[in-house]
Amino acid sequence: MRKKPAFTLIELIFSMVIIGIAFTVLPKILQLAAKVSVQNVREEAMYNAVAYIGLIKSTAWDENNTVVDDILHVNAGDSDYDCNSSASNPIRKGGFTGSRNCKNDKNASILLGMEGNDNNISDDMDDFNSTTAKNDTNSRNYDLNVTVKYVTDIAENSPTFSSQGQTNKTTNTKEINVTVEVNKKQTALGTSLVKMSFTAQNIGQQQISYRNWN
Ligand SMILES: [Ca+2]
Ligand SMILES: [Ca+2]
Ligand SMILES: [Ca+2]
Repeated sequence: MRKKPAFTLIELIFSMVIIGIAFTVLPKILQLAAKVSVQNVREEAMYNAVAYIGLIKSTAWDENNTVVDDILHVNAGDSDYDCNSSASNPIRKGGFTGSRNCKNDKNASILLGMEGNDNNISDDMDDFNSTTAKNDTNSRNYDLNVTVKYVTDIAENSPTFSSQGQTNKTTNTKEINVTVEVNKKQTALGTSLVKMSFTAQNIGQQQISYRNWN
């Protein structure tokens, strides 16, 4: 009786082709998986930065706006913007009639951070100054940082303003910066993942009677 060979020639050729394809495609699949994981971390970092900006925007412009809805006085802003402006052509003297004016004569806070009465719950935008949030797992490791500073007000009819922070002064403009930085896989992700900024203006505040944080 004729013995059947272990593999026919056709079977051998097919096997070699399949093995060849596997060796060509496998590295590409692995490469793709790595790219997807990098993209996931980027998206997560971006999402966290956007979420923080939403959270910060939902708070009052200043601690004193948690007490009164006034436009606050500042000590180094553009004088035309001051609520009690003595300028010849004040832009918004007295604010709106009835509310969001400056009848309580409150000043914006020089302190950029949490106040003693906050009990570690941020209720105004600059309470988030120096916030650091960390995501530290095997696959993810990045820091989210928030800084808040007073910047020079935009002068009337001027298209730009200086982003230079003001020290021990208050203005009508707070600049909020959210940065997400990477601690692992810097070569794949870059040292800084996300940087987002926005400015918030001293325009008074709608009083929020109840906010559930926890
Ligand atoms: Ca407070
Ligand atoms: Ca506060
Ligand atoms: Ca504060």
